[in-house]
Amino acid sequence: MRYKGIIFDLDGVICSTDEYHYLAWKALADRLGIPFDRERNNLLRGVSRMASLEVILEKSCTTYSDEDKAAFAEEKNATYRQLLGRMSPKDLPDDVQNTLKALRTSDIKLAIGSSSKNTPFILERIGLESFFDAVADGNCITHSKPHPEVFLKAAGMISLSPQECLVVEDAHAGVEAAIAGGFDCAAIGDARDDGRAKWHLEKFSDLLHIR
Ligand code: B16
Ligand code: MG
Repeated sequence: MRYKGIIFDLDGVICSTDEYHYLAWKALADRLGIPFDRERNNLLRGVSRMASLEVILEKSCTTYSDEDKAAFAEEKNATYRQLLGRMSPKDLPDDVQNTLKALRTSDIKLAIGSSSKNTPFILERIGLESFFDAVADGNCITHSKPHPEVFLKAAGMISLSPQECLVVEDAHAGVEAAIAGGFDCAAIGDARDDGRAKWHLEKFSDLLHIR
């Protein structure tokens, strides 16, 4: 592999918490009488919590104060964390687990670059809390994807330049962030056909074929 480091997005790449995000936002939207469905939920992939809330409130007839919004985000997060509590190492797909194990036998540095402030909790639930060389997440950034900050932080933590790292992403906002930061990107899942990505992965283990 030509890269000295790989920076993985978390949600949608390492594991899937989409359904939990959807259920938690849906509970809030229903309570507020705002239309929200799975298609709109797709717009929230890789987007920060507050930016996601703004997307949901676009469909509301009411104007809410910043205080209301902070309370809504808190409410959604409480529901979401309760749902995350159901996760276990079984939620780490076999293909991901085997590929990570294989990569760990090389000297490639492995890091997380996620927008989520719940990253430490999710990693703990799926049994990967001490697996990665570095974790950059929503708790250590001021600009969310599509800003490249989280990937630049991750690269800095493993002492590599963007040109030496590959970013793996499932969200268009994340692919944009990687390119903006000067990284090559491998796109998977929802963003797989994103033309800005250098590599297009059908499955996670396709990473092992990148030379
Ligand atoms: P939180 P990623 C992102 O994680 C999710 O894709 C996105 O749906 C979520 O809004 C964002 O994290 C913030 O999450 O509310 O847990 O801080 O894909 O960047 O790993
Ligand atoms: Mg993602």
